[in-house]
Amino acid sequence: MEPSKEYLFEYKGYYFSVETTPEYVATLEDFEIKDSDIFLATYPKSGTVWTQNILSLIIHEGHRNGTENMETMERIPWLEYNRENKDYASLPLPRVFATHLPYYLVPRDLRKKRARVIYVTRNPKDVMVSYYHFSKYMTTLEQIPDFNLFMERFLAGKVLGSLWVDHVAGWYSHAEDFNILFLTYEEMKKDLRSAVLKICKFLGKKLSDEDVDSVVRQATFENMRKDPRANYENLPDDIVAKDKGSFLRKGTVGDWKNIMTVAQNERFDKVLGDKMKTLPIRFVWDINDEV
Ligand code: PPS
Repeated sequence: MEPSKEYLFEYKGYYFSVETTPEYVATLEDFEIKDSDIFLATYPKSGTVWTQNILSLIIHEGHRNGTENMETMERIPWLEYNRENKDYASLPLPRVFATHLPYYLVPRDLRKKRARVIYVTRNPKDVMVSYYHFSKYMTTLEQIPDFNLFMERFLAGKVLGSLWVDHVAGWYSHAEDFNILFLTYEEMKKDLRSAVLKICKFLGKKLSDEDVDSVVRQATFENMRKDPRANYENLPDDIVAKDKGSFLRKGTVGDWKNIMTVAQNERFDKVLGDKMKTLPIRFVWDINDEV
């Protein structure tokens, strides 16, 4: 049941990939933030890459009109994986960082309501199914081919990101400490334009109607899938198994119904159901449900 040390390590009750180190993660509490910074925080597989791309499209005209071509990893680095010891001081402002950190491990100054945080959640059954497929694609994640076993790992929080419900409950229950916008994957899926406008408002960014249209058009699943930057297609072969999937896999609400059995669904609800009821989120399990 325990995750392999070859892939994960635990730091202050949270599982990280061995792509980073406890020493580096420990430095992040003192990470120097700028007031204009934006931190995109998620539990894995909740819509991070999608929101990264939306932020790039909103903030950078050159990204929006295709006059420049910057890799997503360069544009919006992952806070907890500073592979090449990059100096972030040279990033164009506002800087944007993506992170899967729980609320209690982020840079301390964020708690002073400095900078902005966008936190995206997704219904946890789709998160789990997306994660299961993703672990075949990412060579840095432990592959667990048996879905039932993967589900038990997920429900026990023995995966990168630890317990889904702790991550989400932690961020929601500490919302008042942060300058934070909460979004759901399902609301983005149902009405992308409204979600884009919500983000613009939070960032204090005014775009023309045509520019908003352009952001929405380029942020659809179909168009992002065709864009090698948005689909992280240039990741090195030692990180991803390109013949086994892609970052943008299916992009739907309710894919869990295609893989989970009735018994697995009942088990999932038994383990997480009560805790989920305490969250201030109305979960959407099917694309036809109201958001
Ligand atoms: S990661 O690895 O944690 O950063 O993954 P993350 O980006 O959070 O989540 C990946 C899932 O988001 C889907 N995705 C999208 N859905 C709809 N529209 C757009 N534009 C989009 N972009 C990414 C992606 O397909 C993964 O979900 P699944 O269900 O696996 O398809």
